[in-house]
Amino acid sequence: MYAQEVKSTGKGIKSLDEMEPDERAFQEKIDANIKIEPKDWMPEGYRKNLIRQISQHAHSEIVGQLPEGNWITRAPSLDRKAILLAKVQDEAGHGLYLYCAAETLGVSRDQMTEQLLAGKAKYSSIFNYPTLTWADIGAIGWLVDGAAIMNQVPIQRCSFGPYSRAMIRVCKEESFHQRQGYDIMMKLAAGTDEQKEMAQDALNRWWWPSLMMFGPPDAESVHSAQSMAWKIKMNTNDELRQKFVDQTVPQAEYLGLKVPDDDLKWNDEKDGYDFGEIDWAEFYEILKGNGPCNKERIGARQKAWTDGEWFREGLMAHAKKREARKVAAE
Ligand code: BYC
Repeated sequence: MYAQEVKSTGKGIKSLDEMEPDERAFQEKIDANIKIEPKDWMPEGYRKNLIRQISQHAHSEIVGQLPEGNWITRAPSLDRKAILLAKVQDEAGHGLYLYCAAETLGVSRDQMTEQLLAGKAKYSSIFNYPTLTWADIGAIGWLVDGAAIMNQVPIQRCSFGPYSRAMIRVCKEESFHQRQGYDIMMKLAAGTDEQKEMAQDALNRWWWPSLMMFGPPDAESVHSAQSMAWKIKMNTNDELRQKFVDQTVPQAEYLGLKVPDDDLKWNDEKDGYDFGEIDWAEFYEILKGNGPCNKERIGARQKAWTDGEWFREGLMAHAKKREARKVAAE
C-alpha cells in the first residue's frame, strides 16, 4: 500500500526498499497502524514535521481565543456570556494539551512561545480576521469550529500517540463549540430583519476564510505527501475542504442564509458541490503577516506575556522554595 502511495504522489518520498533498516521498521509500524510514542526511534524528519504541525496547531488554539474573547464583555445575555467564556477557556486547554504533546518531542514550551512572540511561528490564517458583530461569534462556532472538527477528527487516528490522544478530547469539546455557534446563528436567522441581516453578513465574511483554513490546494501543499505517508495527516487539504462544503451548505440552507458563492452548485456525478475559486492571494498575504489583524493578534500575545511576568516569577520562586525545603528534609 505504501509503495503505491509513493508512486501516486511522485514527490520523491523513499520507497520501503530505499530505506535504511531503522526507517523501514518505522514505516512498517506506521503502515500497520501501531502508534509511535515519544521514546520510540523516529526519523528526524518525522520529529521535525510533527513539532511544526503540533506547535502551529497549539498557537492557533491560543491566538484563536482573541477574536472571540473580544465579545465576552458584550455577550447579549448572562447565559451566552457563560457559554462563550467556557468555550474560550476550552481553547486555552486545547493549546496546553498540544504544547505538552509537542514537548514530548524535545522542544520546550518556552521555545515555542518565543517563536510565536517573535512572529516566526505560523498559526491558523482564520484568526487574523476581526469579529465585528455578535453574529461573528455564531459564525466562528459554526464555521471555524466546524472546519476544525472536519480536520481534527481524522487526526485522532494519526500515528503519534500523544497527538492522537490529545485530539480525542479536543474533538469532543469542538463539537460543543460548533453547536453553540450554530445555536446563535439559528436564533439570529429566526429573529428580526436586522438580526437576520447580521447573520448573513457574518456568513459572507467568514465563509471564504473558513475554506482557507484547510490549507493551500493539494497541488501547492508542501507537506501533504510526506505527512500522509507518515500518518501525521490522514487526508489531503482539498478532500477535507470538499467534505466541509458538502456538510455546511445544507446547514446554511436550513438557516435560510445564502452561501456567498455564485458558482456553488450540486454535482451529481461527484456527489458533492462544485464551488468557486478561493482567493489564494489573500491567503498568502495573511501568511506573510499582512492580514487585517496579524499585528494586533501578535501584539496581544506579547502584551499578555509581558503582563504575566510577575506571575511566572512568583510561581518559580514558590517552586524553588519548595525544592529547597525538600532537599533540606532529605
Ligand atoms: N493558516 O503543506 P501545507 C482551531 C501553511 S485551530 C496558516 O498544506 P500542512 C480553533 C503550512 O503551515 C485550527 N498557515 O501544510 C482554535 C505550511 O507552512 P510551513 C488549526 C497555513 O501542515 C480556536 C504551508 O502553509 N488547526 O480550529 O500539510 C477556536 C503549506 O501548507 C494554513 C490545525 O492546526 C492556514 N490555514 O497542512 C476555534 C490542525 N494552511 O509550516 C477553532 C492541524 C497551511 O511549511 N494542522 N498553512 O511554514 C493541519 O491539519 C495542517 O497543518 C493544515 C496544513 C491542514 C492546517
